[in-house]
Amino acid sequence: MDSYTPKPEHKFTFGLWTVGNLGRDPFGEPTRSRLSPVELVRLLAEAGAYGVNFHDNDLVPIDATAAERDRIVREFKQALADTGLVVPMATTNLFTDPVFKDGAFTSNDPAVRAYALQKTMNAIDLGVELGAKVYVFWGGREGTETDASKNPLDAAKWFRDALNFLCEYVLDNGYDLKFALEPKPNEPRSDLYLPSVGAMLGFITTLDHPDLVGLNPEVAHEHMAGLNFMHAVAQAWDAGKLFHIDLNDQLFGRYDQDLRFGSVMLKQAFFLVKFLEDVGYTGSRHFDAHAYRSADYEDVKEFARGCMRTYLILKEKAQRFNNDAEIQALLREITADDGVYAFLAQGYSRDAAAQLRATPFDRATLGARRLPYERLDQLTVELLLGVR
Ligand code: DIG
Ligand code: MN
Ligand code: MN
Repeated sequence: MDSYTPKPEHKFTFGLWTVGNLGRDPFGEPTRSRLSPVELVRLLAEAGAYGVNFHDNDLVPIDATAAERDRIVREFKQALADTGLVVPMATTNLFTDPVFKDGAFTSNDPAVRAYALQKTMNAIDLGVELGAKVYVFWGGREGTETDASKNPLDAAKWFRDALNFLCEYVLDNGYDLKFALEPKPNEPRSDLYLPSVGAMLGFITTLDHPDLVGLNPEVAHEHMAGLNFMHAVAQAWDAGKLFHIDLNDQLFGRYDQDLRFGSVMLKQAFFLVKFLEDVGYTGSRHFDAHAYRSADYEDVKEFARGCMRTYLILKEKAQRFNNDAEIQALLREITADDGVYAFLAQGYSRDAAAQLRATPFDRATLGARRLPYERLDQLTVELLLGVR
């Protein structure tokens, strides 16, 4: 035990599909044997996780009978009781079965769209039964290879209709549940609709119950698009829409790597953790990641521990940043405000506009102002490298 040992208060969660990843990839067969949901719960408990999440079919196979479903759920509940793990989030697998080959909610086939709705209603019931308060929608098949196949306006309408229907389902059943949409730019479709946090935020405003719908941003997915993930998270937070978050790591411009948190873009991970801790984010820290294909289950456990330890180490680095006298002095210098322009703080008025119009500005002096960002960033790097 050290100060980087995970505790329930840290709210670290993993999906069954993460530590249960079998090591299959597009070019290779599984390298790990399948563990049951109960075995995965025990593995996560040993690693120190707070909670476990699942897609409906991670827990209950798509062709399970009602009796098999009940047995599986009963045994899973017992494992949760034995370990103390909770289920903060659930979601639907609307991407594995071939029926979804052209999408689920945005399939051209109305029968598939209807089946996706039915499957999601049942999956919501399962998630609520196990205690989930957040329900994620990742549209892994909601996209195209050829835009000859679908009008994006039809796709948007069908997706909107599905979410409106499901929001009404949640309200009608009195479920304490909110929806978190998870964007991704591509993969497994050539282009996915609603590819980024920004696109999703715009889409949410078109829904009937926008208050019930927020974001589940994922590091890897914004990185795939070459975007600054912390900026995306800040925009979701600013909109009151950061309902959940998928933590992992990812090199820019590659396929979805879902790497161990903080294992690649360490500086980006630091600024993300600093943001989440500075604003007091209280949601799950969900690691939607998986171990290398080369890992056995002992190394899978190390993967899970690594995700949580790196988060806690970066959390301590963020505290050191906030308490570093030299860094904070530089930030005070950079953000100094003598109050001369406070007359603009209340927004527009004719007086403010008149006073502004009469205000002289010396561009040369303003442009010559000192901004010690090299010093500031070097101090940040040295803090991350452990020499301050
Ligand atoms: C992949 O990034 C997606 C699916 O694993 C799941 O629907 C969602 C849950 O976090 N993330
Ligand atoms: Mn991913
Ligand atoms: Mn994800």
